[in-house]
Amino acid sequence: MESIRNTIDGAMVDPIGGHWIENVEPATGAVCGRIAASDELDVQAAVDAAERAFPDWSARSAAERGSLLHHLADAVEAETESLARMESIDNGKPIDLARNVDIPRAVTNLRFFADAGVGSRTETHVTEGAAINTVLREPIGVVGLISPWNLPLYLLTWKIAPALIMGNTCVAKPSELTPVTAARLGELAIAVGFPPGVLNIIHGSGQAAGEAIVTHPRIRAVSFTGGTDTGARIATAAAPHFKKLSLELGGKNPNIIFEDADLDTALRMSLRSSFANQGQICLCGSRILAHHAVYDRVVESIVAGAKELRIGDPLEDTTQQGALVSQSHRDKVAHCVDLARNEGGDVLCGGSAPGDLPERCRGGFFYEPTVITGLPMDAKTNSREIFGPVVTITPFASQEEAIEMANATDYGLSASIWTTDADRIHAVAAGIEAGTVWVNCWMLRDLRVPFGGVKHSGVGREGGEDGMRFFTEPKTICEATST
Ligand code: TXE
Repeated sequence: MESIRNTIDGAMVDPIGGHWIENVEPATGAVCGRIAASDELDVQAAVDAAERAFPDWSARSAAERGSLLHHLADAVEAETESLARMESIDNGKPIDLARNVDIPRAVTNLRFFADAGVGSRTETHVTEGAAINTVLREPIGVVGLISPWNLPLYLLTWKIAPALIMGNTCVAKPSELTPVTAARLGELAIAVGFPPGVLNIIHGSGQAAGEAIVTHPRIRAVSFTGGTDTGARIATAAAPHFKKLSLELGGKNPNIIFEDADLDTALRMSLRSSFANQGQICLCGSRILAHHAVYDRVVESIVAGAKELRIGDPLEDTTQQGALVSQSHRDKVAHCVDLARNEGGDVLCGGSAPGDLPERCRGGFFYEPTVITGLPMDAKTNSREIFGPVVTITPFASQEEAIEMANATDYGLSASIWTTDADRIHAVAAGIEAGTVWVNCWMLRDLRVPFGGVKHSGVGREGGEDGMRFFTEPKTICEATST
């Protein structure tokens, strides 16, 4: 049975307390390995190692740090196929998605920040006749990075790369549901020559390992991606320590289709944005809002498309819908659909576990792509994050109503609008409360732009300059020019 060990101080080590958690394969429901159940002792060892590594690492040039990140990217890229297989087994996602999105994006994250971090971020301001102010951006020290299960290696590298390029050392914790590619990343970091202690990866539960990171007095900043409730707990636990926090949380993103949209494209992309990764992406467009002139066609097309998606063994190349990440998450999704029925929603397709799965997958955590109509915006189904293969479709009558409906949740991560009217694009984009508004596209990502949400979708921005700046502290040196 495979054991997922911690990476601490340049070595792969067992948890100090000797405890392990079972790792379950979502597509089969069978135990496929064991994961280090780390606690504050392991976190302490990682912090000690990271502190020892910090002076040398932060003193190196960004180009030197970037070169190691490039070596790590090369090593990940060389193992794309086996890492994609690990991700698919660990998460339940179709291997095709892991091969074409998750692992390539992890490589791109490492390369992007390896290059973007090189070059000075120093600002100078002259106070006329009095002083020259130089603003240095110094690394923070030891930083904590906590990532979720939906895009495991993709989101872990999205945090590790900016933290390291800016000169910090890390204690990272992937989700206990999907730790396998993170453990391999730790081995690869050792193999390509990262100095011991620069990148420490701790496995284990949020309560034991995660909270030990969040509350550790010498971890000065925490970057977290995960659920909104967990984000609130982390913010509360971190507050007495005055830690710097970046929180990338959930979404309930509107996908607004106007009557003048290029409907073929809008419908094709809306199907993708509803069900990609079984709907387990914070950017999924889980609420389709359709102008009443096109509503019937939108419903017909999304229902037909959902029924055609091939559900099956995630390790098959042709599978489009794999398993949900865990039994409890599948139960949560099923509960949300039951709630939608109780709220008066019409479940037009899906709404249960699929019947005809391959033999190997009979014990897996699958759920059919589900389309629900007939619910107002203030229904729980339309306002709470489900994070599964469930989309609602709701008609609107006017641009103003569409904006009002789009904003009728506590979340504000992203939105998509589909229209060919240039005036409308700007008016609607301006009215929507979200960190990103896509116009005639979805999940088109340029890593230079700030990424994150407003309202309950988060605090701060990742990506580009914003992402790197989070991992620094500005220091102003004010030098008098006349006395
Ligand atoms: O994630 P958690 P869960 C949403 C989605 C999902 C819900 C819960 O709605 O149904 O969150 O998912 C660590 N201190 N998203 O419970 O708990 C945990 O170990 C420190 C949205 O699986 O947020 C893991 O590494 N750390 C989302 C990470 O936090 C803690 C992606 C995320 O776990 C902790 C995933 C604690 N007290 C779920 N508790 C997105 N925005 O993409 C947990 N963790």
